[in-house]
Amino acid sequence: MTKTFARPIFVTRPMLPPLSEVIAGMERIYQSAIITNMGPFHQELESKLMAILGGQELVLFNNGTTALMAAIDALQLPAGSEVITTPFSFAASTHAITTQGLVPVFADLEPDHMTLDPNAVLAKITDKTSCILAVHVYGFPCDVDAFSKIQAQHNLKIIYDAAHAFGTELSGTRISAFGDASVFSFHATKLFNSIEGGCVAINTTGGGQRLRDFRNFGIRSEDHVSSVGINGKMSEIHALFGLLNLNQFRDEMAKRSIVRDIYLSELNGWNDIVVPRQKDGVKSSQQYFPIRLLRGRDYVYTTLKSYNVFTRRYFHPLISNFDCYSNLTTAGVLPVAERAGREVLCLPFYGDLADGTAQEIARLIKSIIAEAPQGAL
Ligand code: T4K
Repeated sequence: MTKTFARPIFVTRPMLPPLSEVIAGMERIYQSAIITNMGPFHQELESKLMAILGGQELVLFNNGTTALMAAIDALQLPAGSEVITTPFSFAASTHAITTQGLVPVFADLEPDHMTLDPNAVLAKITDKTSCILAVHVYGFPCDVDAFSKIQAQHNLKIIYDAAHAFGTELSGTRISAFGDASVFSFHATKLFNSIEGGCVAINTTGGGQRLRDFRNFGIRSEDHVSSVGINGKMSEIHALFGLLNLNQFRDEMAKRSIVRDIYLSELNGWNDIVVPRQKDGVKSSQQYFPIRLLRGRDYVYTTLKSYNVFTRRYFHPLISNFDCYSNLTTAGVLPVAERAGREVLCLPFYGDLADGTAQEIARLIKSIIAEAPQGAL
């Protein structure tokens, strides 16, 4: 059996810029004393991200959750209307709907990629529905063509939560080209991070102005406050980290692609393990490496901890089972999502694991399954 890893191995390890570059950037911040409120680093990061991610306009935020709330605000959906969404995501996807005064309605998933199932969404549309909030979970793109058709037929808005989809392309088209708005997260656990951060790439006319208003309390000038807003501004220090990490995220993606290949060659087709694969023509964001364990997921998850390997059960529990949503009459029956929540395990996934560690982890998982006591799986 594999020996215990000397140091804990977590599901991710944040990309950090070279300290010397951080110090040089901090010296500039100290000289100017501009430390927040859309300063020069903020502006530079926003325009560089627009060049990478696209959208008709792109607006930077202090985190992905604020960016989601701002995207919902920008589409000016009727108060109290229903937003059809996935139960299989991080809490923020649904909390953003609720905190904006709208009602989440959960629909079930496609079995292969665990994204929202367009047919399940169709079945949940009522005259109260105003929007679909779909998540490109793990960077697997939603069925954007089907959702475009539904949008046209039912006159709905579409927001894509693209927190896991930085750099994802579909047949050469950037993921932000689809829907009314796409929301990205730059949290420490994301491939590209600014420690905390996020943005909205928006495709509706006037949407950018509404996002900028929301980000800064609705303040347009010293004499003019246009609308209700909050503080969604990214600080100069966070923007500096983002700018420096832009210099190295492509290298990290390339290293993660090697780790992916190692895991695939070790695990694909092995007993009780299913590795979800990208559809043809998708350029991956290399954000997560989820596997599905058809039996004994929690046994494997717990046993790995005793070897100092800390995988994550993203996304268990389902959002529809949270205390604050489980009593919604719209929570419904979600068998595909329930099964995904029982089976998925996100493996440690970052570039440094290409040094042989990924192979050791994959072999450890296989041996844990092979040597499990009877009844444990
Ligand atoms: N939509 C979706 C689909 C999302 O997944 C998220 C965030 C959002 C929206 C909202 O975006 P933000 O508002 O967060 O920008 C993490 C993240 O906090 C969260 O950003 C992320 N999704 C979610 C999937 O994962 P936890 O509770 O798993 O984080 P934590 O602290 O347990 O970190 C995981 C592991 O990463 C740790 O065991 C160790 C390692 N780590 C973590 C941090 C923070 C480090 O090595 N260094 C660090 O600084 O939520």
